[in-house]
Amino acid sequence: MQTFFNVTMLAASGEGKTTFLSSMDENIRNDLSSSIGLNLSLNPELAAKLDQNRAKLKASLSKGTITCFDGIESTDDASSYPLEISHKDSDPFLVVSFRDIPGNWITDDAAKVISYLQSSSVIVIPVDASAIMNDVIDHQTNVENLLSVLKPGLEPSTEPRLVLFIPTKCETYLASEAASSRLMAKIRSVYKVIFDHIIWTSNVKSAIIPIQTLGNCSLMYHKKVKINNEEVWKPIFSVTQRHEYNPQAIEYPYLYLLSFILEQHYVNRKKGFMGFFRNLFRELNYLKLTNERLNSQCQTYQQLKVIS
Ligand SMILES: Nc1nc2c(ncn2[C@@H]2O[C@H](COP(=O)(O)OP(=O)(O)O)[C@@H](O)[C@H]2O)c(=O)[nH]1
Ligand SMILES: [Mg+2]
Repeated sequence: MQTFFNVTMLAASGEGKTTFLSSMDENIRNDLSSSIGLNLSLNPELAAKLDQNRAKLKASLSKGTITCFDGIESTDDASSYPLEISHKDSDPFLVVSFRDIPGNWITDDAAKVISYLQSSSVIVIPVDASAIMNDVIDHQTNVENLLSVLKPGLEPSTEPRLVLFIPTKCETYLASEAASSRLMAKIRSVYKVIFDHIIWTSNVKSAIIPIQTLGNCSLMYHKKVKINNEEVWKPIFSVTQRHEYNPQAIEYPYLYLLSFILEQHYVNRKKGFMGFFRNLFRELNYLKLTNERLNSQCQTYQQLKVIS
């Protein structure tokens, strides 16, 4: 029997949804696989699609500067990346489906986004750190838009859920402790209404895990550009080491959410009459141990902040 869990990426366009998913390359999958002691596999066609995205990100590091016209194009439709989890030499018992959605759906097709969120155990919210730290977007409208889908999306909350904030484009903000404290303080103040809502909603856990998906670049300034007839501020990065794609801390959001999912799976499998026997025969022990191991691995990342 297979159990399915959904993970939905939620953020306006350009915050880093597709880039984060594209970071899940073979190396990361292998590292995660040895951390959890289980096999992880992605359909080869989907893995190739992520590889193509990553190739574009790597290419963006070939010049001296990176603009918003380098890297990945914005996504027009939803994509799904089911990650199959299995014991060695057996069929998958768990499928974790990562779902990427176009950012404009939050305002243009809210009903669809809400139905995605309602069927998700984990919601990952990338936050463009460069935009938030330089006040180049209308934070209030962005946060209101997110909250208007999150509130109904988290109902009904009988099953535990995880809302994971992943500040992206953090290359400049994780260089010192003082800089990362400023970033955290800014996120806590801008997203306060969302954090308050999460804290008051039962069964919802949340954490902030900053990442750098490109690495080896540094924010220079923001430039006004016209996209779809709209003027928006976009970051320009200088490349500190050419051709060297160097993602940092990218494994922690994956470890954290897999730990959460394995815990849910453990709790569900333990329930009822069958659960009693599964527990008695220690069949579930590996889930519990793996969940604990992943959790302690995440605690080693000092930038990880638990909200609830
Ligand atoms: N420097 C840097 N750039 C990033 C990072 N994440 C995303 N980007 C840039 O932001 C652009 C837009 O990201 P994308 O993932 O397409 O955003 P989406 O619209 O939310 O899917 C990418 O093409 C990258 O150039 C990051 O961690 N560091
Ligand atoms: Mg995208």
